[in-house]
Order: sequence, then C-alpha cells, then structure tokens
Amino acid sequence: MAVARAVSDGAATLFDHVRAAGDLGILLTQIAVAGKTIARELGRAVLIGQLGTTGETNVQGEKVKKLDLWANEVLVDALTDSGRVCTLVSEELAEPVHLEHRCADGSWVVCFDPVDGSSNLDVNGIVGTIFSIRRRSREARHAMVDAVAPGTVQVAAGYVMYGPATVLVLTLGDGVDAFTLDQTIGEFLRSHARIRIPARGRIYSVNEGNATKWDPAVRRYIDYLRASDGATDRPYSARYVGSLVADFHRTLLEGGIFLYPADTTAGGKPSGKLRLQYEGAPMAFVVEQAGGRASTGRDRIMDVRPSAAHQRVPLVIGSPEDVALAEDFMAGRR
Ligand code: AHM
Ligand code: MG
Repeated sequence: MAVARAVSDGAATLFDHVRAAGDLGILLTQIAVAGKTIARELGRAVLIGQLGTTGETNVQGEKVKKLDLWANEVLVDALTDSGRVCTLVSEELAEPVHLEHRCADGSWVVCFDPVDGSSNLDVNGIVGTIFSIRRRSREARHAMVDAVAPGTVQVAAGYVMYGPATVLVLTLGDGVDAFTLDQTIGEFLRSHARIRIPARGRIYSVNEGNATKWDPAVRRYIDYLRASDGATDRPYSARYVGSLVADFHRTLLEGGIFLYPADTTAGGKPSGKLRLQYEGAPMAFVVEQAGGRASTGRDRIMDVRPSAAHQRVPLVIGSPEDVALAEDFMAGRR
C-alpha cells in the first residue's frame, strides 16, 4: 500500500524532506503545523460558528471573513514562534509585521495569504494557504525594504490546499513535490515527487464574467481557445473554481492555463486582482520549477519588482506552450 511504503521507506514525510534545510526546515515545519490546524478548523467551521464575515473591510477593500482573521493569527503565531522570522507580510495585515529583535543576518521574510479563495468558505469550497519565503536583504533597514522584493529572491514557496485531501505543494528551488496529509497519523506524506507540468493542456481557467473588462487581445485569445479546430485540439474546456490554489493545482497537474487579466475599464483594476508577493510570485516559482511559465502577459512574473507590499499583478500561468501563445496574442503577434 502506497501510504505504508511512504512511511516505512523513511524518506517520504515532509519532515524528512525539509529536515536538512536548517532554519528553512523549521519555518516549513511551522507552516505545515499551521496548515494542519487550519484544515481541522475548516472541517468543523460551520458547526462552531466560524463561517461568515467579521463586519470589517481589509486593506484590499474586501469584506473580512472570520476564518481569514483566525488563520492569519495561526500563521503569525506559528512563524513568530519559530524565532527565525524578521518580517511577515500577510494579505490580512495592512502593514508588514517587523520583528526587529529577530532581524539578525540570515533571518527570514515570509509572505502569505492565510486563506486564499475565501469566497468559497461559506459553501464548503476549496481554499488554500499560499506562502513565499526569502532571506532578509542585507541592506534592509526597515520593514518596507524587506516587504518588497522580486520573486527571483524566493528560496522556497508553495501552498496548502484544503480539498477532499489536504495537500502541501512545495518548491525549495529544485523541483516541486506534493505531500498529502494522512489524517490518521497527522503527517504530510509525499504523494507526488518532482511534478512536471504538461507542455500544453486542454483546459483554460479564467473568470469570464469579467470578459467585457479585458483588453481586446485577451478576449481574442479566449475566443481562439473556444473555437473548434481538430488540428490544434480545440476547443479547450473551461474550469473555474474562483480559488487560485484549486485552479492552479489542477493546472499544475493536468496542464493548461489560468489567467487573471487586468481590468482595462476606467476606474477598474489595471493590474488585475491577484497580489504579487503572496499569490503571483509563489505560484510563479512553483510553476517554473515544474517546467511551466508565469507571465503578466508581457513580462516574467518572477522579475516584477514590487513597490508596495500588497501590489497587484496580472497573472497568466500554466503550461509553457499555452502561456507562450497567450503572450503572442497579448503582444499582437497573433
Ligand atoms: P482572496 O485572496 O480575497 O480570496 O482573492 C483571491 C482569489 C483567488 O483565489 C481567485 O483566483 C480569485 O480571487 C477569484 O476572483 P474572482 O471571484 O474575481 O474571479
Ligand atoms: Mg487571497
């Protein structure tokens, strides 16, 4: 049986995987513990009155869910307790948390979205925790310098997906592995080793309700995917959960493309909806490590230099051939 083998071969737990990574291993173990805690709470949230909103609005102008705040505290506590983190950037914190007394050379910065896809919470849909880890920059003298850095400086990134199974997907910059939580023993066990995304898929994932707000080039690209053509295996199928972790995870395993484009209407969101530091950049690191690509439609996501902790970025991510074709449309080459 796969699980028994995974336990007995002594190398397939998440703990074993990160044990040699020193401080980074400690951080990842803390994130895994937070993930287990959040998974347990999600499983009983409806029974203990943890669903619904707090009545507050966050820095993004969005209604705050009770579980968003609760999960944020779980992660802040877990990472603070590690004793290794200098700066924390969270979707649920208006300003980065800067722990000055922990900012020795070699300390760490962690950016995270505690519960991504939280519009799915009240309907028992899939949500996730996304994280991005990097070393504190040597020049950093204050929190804002720590809080803004391009994705290329990431040392580790990944997500915990709370679905029928809880899965932790991780890159340490040398491929991508996934670990599935075995509830009976409380351990994440390696279920997918060295994931490779297909070069091309047959699924596109985008909120088509926003189509009139997109640049015409994005509309032309989606129209192309929907058109029938046997030679190029079209039309593609559409799938959209509205939870980046779920939509990305399917794309990673099965191939295809996920897009959250810019809203080009007057007063819209010119950089789309998703945040660079704890949504776009970590997913870009994961997908590149699996052989895929992540783009703004023009530039590589990993190279985008943020100027603010909660900066948004248009995201086009998935199979390398699909992303390249999307870029061709967006650049007017098609
Ligand atoms: P959130 O962090 O507030 O949950 O927002 C991010 C989510 C992503 O998980 C998802 O891809 C996207 O928002 C869905 O947005 P929309 O409902 O506009 O399609
Ligand atoms: Mg989010």
